[in-house]
Amino acid sequence: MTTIKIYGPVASRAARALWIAHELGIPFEHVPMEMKELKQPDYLKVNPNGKVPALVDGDFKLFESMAINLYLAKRFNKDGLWPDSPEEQALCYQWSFWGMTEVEKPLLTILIDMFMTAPDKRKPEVVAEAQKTLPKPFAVLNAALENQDYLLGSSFTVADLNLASICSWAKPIKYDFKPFPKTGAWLDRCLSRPAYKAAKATK
Ligand SMILES: N[C@@H](CCC(=O)N[C@@H](CS)C(=O)NCC(=O)O)C(=O)O
Repeated sequence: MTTIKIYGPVASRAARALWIAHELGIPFEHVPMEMKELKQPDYLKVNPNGKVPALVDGDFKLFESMAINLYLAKRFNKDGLWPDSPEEQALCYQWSFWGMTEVEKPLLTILIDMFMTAPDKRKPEVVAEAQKTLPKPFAVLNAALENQDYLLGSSFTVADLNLASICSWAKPIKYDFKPFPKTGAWLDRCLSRPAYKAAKATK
């Protein structure tokens, strides 16, 4: 087996790839990277966008956190993380793309304003707008989880991992899931997994 390399600090979207690597129990090398290294020529050969995460598997290079996780799930599948049927696999793509397009941006907008913006530069109106968009996808998610613990049914798959890794940003901003109890409980269920905790404990 080639050595898998995962680039990016744990305090970045690289946490998603670290999480799945722990779930799969694969040997991998973590290359934490400092933000200032991302635009260096050596790293641009790994990811021409100069962003993290990136994955190297032998001669194969891949960027985009969701693509990395879908690839790893399929390549090293363990415990049904990558489901068998084309329909279930399509649902993994669906929830991953949906998370990126419907959920990630508003959560990130709020997170950046709260934790990465000087108080005098914060924009309450932008945060309010982002807050306004979140109930819609969280209600969709709540309905999908009405009668099941995980997105595809009774077992945890890469669909849960990818979407929960995006939704995990709701935790530091203390998003109130009371109107969406199934969503809140699902997120807690996913984030209580030992592999998530192991990834977050990465130095
Ligand atoms: N859509 C990309 C986003 C990658 C991204 O923006 N990563 C951030 C860290 S979480 C980054 O590298 N920022 C540095 C920069 O933009 O210069 C993914 O999901 O992998």
